Order: sequence, then structure tokens, then C-alpha cells
Amino acid sequence: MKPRILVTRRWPDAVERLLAERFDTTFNQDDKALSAAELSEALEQFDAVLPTVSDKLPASVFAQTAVRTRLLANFGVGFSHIDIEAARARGITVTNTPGVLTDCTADIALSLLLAVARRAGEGERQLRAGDWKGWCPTHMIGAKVSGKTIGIIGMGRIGKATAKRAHFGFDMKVVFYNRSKVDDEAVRTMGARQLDSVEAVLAEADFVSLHCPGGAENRHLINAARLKAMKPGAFLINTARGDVIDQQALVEALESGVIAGAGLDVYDGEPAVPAALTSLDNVVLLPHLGSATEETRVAMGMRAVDNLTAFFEGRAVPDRVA
Ligand code: 8YV
Repeated sequence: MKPRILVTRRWPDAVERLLAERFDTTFNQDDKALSAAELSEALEQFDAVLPTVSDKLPASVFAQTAVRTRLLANFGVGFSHIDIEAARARGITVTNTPGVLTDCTADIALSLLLAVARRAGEGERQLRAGDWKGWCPTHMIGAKVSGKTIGIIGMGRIGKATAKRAHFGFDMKVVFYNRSKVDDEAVRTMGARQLDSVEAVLAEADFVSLHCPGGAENRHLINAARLKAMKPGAFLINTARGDVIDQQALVEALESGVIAGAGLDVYDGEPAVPAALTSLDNVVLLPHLGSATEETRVAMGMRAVDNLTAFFEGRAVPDRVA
């Protein structure tokens, strides 16, 4: 008998077709995010559940007596929406989809960096509103990007891909903070310098880009004190997870000019975005588009299929996180 699997959101067609061929698959035709009760029920009914960032799986979702699910094959590289310890305690394997979204997420980080520095969002809003009065030497002056310093917090795959674009594309100097030592070819060819603390990076960087995991370990890593520790005129970019920044402190720093601006793709409590943020001009806001390209979303799905297939054939899963 084919394993019973639940895909919690709509996935690219090509991946859904393959899943339907290989497994006894239930799709979420309405594409509405599942509630905690629905996810809990799914763990009782399916051999594998394929969740994504819009599915919250705290310990309470794993608390029922009978759990049928043996694999959570997450669609996405970040998995801080899943309580890994609770999954492990119930004997559930968890996998993610690393690597395939590195380039596209780094591209979005650079898009945000350029857009906020050069006031692209503001300019587009002005033009569309019919408020552009024509060229003049003092119109909408932004900050130069080329040659500046980028500070990367979290020098993993996406951090390195972002630094590479900034360095080779825009001649930027690279400094970074990472908990463990990073000293490989990629870092050496960029001349990137690893610094001892987040503060040391904030003190040097004109642009700070976050690439560390979300969840308890990094919650509010960027708080009011660290926003103050950034250089005057610096910009903050977040394509990691919303909870890495204290969002209220960020609003205050943007309002008072403690930092020059921010580019955000992720939010604490998304999809809700506070009006205090949407009403500010010095922030560029994207709706979690990091991996949103045809090629990458298909590749993410295929990676999840590989994990599922390996698991149910009794082979080691390629992307095990628990
Ligand atoms: C995903 C992401 O598309 O993979 C991640 O961690 O942040 C995104 O780019 C999203 O989380 C869906 O899983």
C-alpha cells in the first residue's frame, strides 16, 4: 500500500503530479493555511505531512496520544515553525530543502538592499500617484551602494551567496559574524573578514543583512540596543525570519532616524504587518518572496519528494534536520 501523505498547501503542478503518482496523496485544494487542530488531526491520519512556513507546529500540536506520522518533509529551508524536540520525542523524522533556494533568496536580499538605498519603492509610489514633478538635482537622493561595507549575520549558504553578489557585483567590502569559524575558499576569495561579535559587525557595516535561523536561539537578536549600535545612515536587510528582529524597536529606530532604512521580506507574526511599518517611507516591504521563482519552487518540491521517497524506501533521507 502506498504511504498516505498530506500536502498542506498547493505546490507547483509538476511536483503535485509526481507526488500523486508515488503516494496516496491528499492535497489542500483551497490552499488555506491549516489550523492547529487540523494539523494535529493530520498527524493522526497521515504517514507523512508536508508542511511549510505557514503551518505552525508547536509542541501542543504533537500532544495527542496516537501519532501515525513518521515524517515531516518541510517545503523550505527554515524550519523554526516546527518544534523539533517535540517531533523527535514522537519519533518523527523532519527534513527540509536546503541549497535550492540559496541563489533566489540572495537575489531578494540584494533587491531589498538596492531598493531601500536608492529609494526605489518610494520613487515608484510617487510616480504612480502622479506626484513626480520632473527631474531636478535634489530629487529623492539616496545612498550609494557600490564600494560600501556589507555586514552579514549568519555566514551559511545564503549569507555567502549574498556577500558574493555584494562583493563581486558592487565592489563591497564584506565583514561577517558567524557562531562557528568560517574559513573556506568562498570567504577567502571575497576577502571577507569574520568578526568576533554581532556588535563588531554593526560598528563597521553600512548594510547589515540577516541570514541566521529564526526561532528561540535568535529571537530579537537585533534589538533596540543593537539598532543603536549600527552606524548612523546604515540600512538593515532581513530575508531570514521576522522574529530575529524586535519589530517594535525597528519601527522606533526607523521613525527616529537611528538607522536610515530597512528592507524586509519576513515579519514577526506574518502575514500581519503592522501599520507602523507600512506607513513608513524608509522601509521596503516584500511579502516573503525569497524563494518565489518558478525554478526554485519546483526544485524545493522535488527536494521534498526525494526526502519522502528515500524515507519510504528505507534509505537515509538526504536532508534530515531531526
Ligand atoms: C520559503 C523560506 O519559500 O525556505 C525558507 O525558509 O524562507 C522561504 O523562502 C518559505 O519559507 C516556504 O517554506
